[in-house]
Amino acid sequence: MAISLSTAFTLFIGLAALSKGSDECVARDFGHGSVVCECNSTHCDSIGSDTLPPLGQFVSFTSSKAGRRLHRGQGWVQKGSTGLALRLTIIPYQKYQRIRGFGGAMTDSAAINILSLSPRTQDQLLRQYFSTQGIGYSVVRVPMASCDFSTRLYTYADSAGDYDLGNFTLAPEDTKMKIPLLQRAQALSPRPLSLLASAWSAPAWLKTNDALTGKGCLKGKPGGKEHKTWAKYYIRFLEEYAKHNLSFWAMTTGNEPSAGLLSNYSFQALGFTAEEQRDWVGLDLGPALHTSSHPQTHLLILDDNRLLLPHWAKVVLSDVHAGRYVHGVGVHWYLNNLVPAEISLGTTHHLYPEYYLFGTEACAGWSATDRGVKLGSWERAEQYAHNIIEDLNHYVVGWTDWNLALDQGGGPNWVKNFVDSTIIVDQSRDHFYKQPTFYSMAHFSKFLWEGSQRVGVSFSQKTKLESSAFVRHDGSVVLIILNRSLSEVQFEVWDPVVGFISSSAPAQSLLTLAWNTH
Ligand SMILES: *[C@@H]1O[C@H](CO)[C@@H](O)[C@H](O)[C@H]1NC(C)=O
Ligand SMILES: *[C@@H]1O[C@H](CO)[C@@H](O)[C@H](O)[C@H]1NC(C)=O
Ligand SMILES: *[C@@H]1O[C@H](CO)[C@@H](O)[C@H](O)[C@H]1NC(C)=O
Ligand SMILES: *[C@@H]1O[C@H](CO)[C@@H](O)[C@H](O)[C@H]1NC(C)=O
Ligand SMILES: CC(=O)N[C@H]1CO[C@H](CO)[C@@H](O)[C@@H]1O
Repeated sequence: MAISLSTAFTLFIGLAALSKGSDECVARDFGHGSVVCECNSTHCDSIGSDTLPPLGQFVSFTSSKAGRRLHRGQGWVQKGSTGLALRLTIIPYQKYQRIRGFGGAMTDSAAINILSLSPRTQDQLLRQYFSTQGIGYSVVRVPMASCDFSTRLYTYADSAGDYDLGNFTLAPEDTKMKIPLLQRAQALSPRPLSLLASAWSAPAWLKTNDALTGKGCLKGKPGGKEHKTWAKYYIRFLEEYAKHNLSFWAMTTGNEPSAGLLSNYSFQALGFTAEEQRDWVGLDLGPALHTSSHPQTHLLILDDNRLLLPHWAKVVLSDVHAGRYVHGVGVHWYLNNLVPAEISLGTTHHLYPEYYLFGTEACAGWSATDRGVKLGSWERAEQYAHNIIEDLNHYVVGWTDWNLALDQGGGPNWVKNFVDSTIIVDQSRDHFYKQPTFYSMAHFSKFLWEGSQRVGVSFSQKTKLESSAFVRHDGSVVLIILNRSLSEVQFEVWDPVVGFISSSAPAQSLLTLAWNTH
């Protein structure tokens, strides 16, 4: 009997899924180094139980270039050292920052892509991020009006001269797409989602360049009517979303203020210098938020690349008028190579420890030399894990990925700024792919519950392993280890409270170890 290649392929995938159990990854290799896991309306791999075994045992979850995806292992904690030369020692009395959460962004494009699937596949996708079987996302960044990941340019107040915002209206993108999806995500989530709002551009009529794109700032001066209207716009946004039972944990002072200072910037931006942001927060936005019906909403400054730190923080946070309205500093990961984490994040934390640092945007496939979607790229999973570990080890309390879902072309994006995403949808086949970066996020987001506190880790010898350790509120310990090298590494972990754990990090792998301490 002759069967076609594609039938044989389908049979093979079906058998592989069957033999590995109903919650296993249906792996597909697109030739970019590793595999993606394919999900549809009836099947998607899941991590299974993340309940820890009793005291005296540990669990491990491994993902690797070779194809493991949150592969579960379990073992015994030993009383004596295993004698391995490389030892990672947990230092529970060295306490650092507490975790706020992890997540991604509900852009117009993410919403369009999710809603392009059948309702059951949409649910499947939302469950992957937000349900108790998912990877524990608790943060969702919501663009205020359009950004590059939109199919048209708009704000909520495009009628010129509307200084009182009497005509402020949410867009169909909000009411028909993002809000219903956020409500569904909230319904699936075991805890209240922490929504984070960022605006890209003010209405054109409030701006020096009379356009949403390009180089332009607010007209006038902080304290003036344009700056007051722009502050009021933020409050109106919070009020409109509250009517849909969606309240915001935080808002930023605006996405990438440095972009709007660049000539001919190609998509929506609003330029602010640090000094103008300081005065706008102190004179307009801070007081408006404080006297609004949402005074508990946190305010994060910067929302731009870390290379602007510590300068930006020094200008805004040293000012008593602005500083008292601010809770934290949002950072993006682009151009990270230009400034070491210690100089940017570390210095900012040491100067202003009362303000937290929060990762507000990151994505793979954004640079000219490595552009767009690469299905199955392990290198990009390593980029995520490397940056998250580096951020966590420099006082960052949470990390937000960019678009929750994109199409196979990395869009839609009206200015063709196509990038990669943790979930790529294929509308024509009503399924989606979970990229290696999805699992990279999971190694952190699933295990580092809100309130987990980072603790010290020391190494017995020089190693290229990257790691970060946490104690959760129930006393359990979570240790995350990234090995970007090409060979397996044997090591032991010593937690003085419980004993020794013998482990190994396979070549090019990410490992989460967890154990109870009482
Ligand atoms: C979904 O995928 C699973 C595993 O590949 C397969 O057995 C099932 O038939 C698929 N369901 C649909 C509706 O395509
Ligand atoms: C508000 O919109 C209405 C209808 O489009 C228009 O007539 C009115 O002038 C607008 N008001 C302002 C202040 O722009
Ligand atoms: C509003 O959302 C909260 C969770 O954030 C939920 O407990 C409550 O039932 C919701 N209320 C309505 C009317 O949907
Ligand atoms: C910006 O755009 C204008 C008009 O299209 C053009 O004349 C100018 O050269 C551009 N400037 C830069 C720096 O690209
Ligand atoms: C980053 C890195 O390469 N870490 C380790 C991974 O495992 C190999 C083999 O054991 C080690 O040599 C590396 O140092």
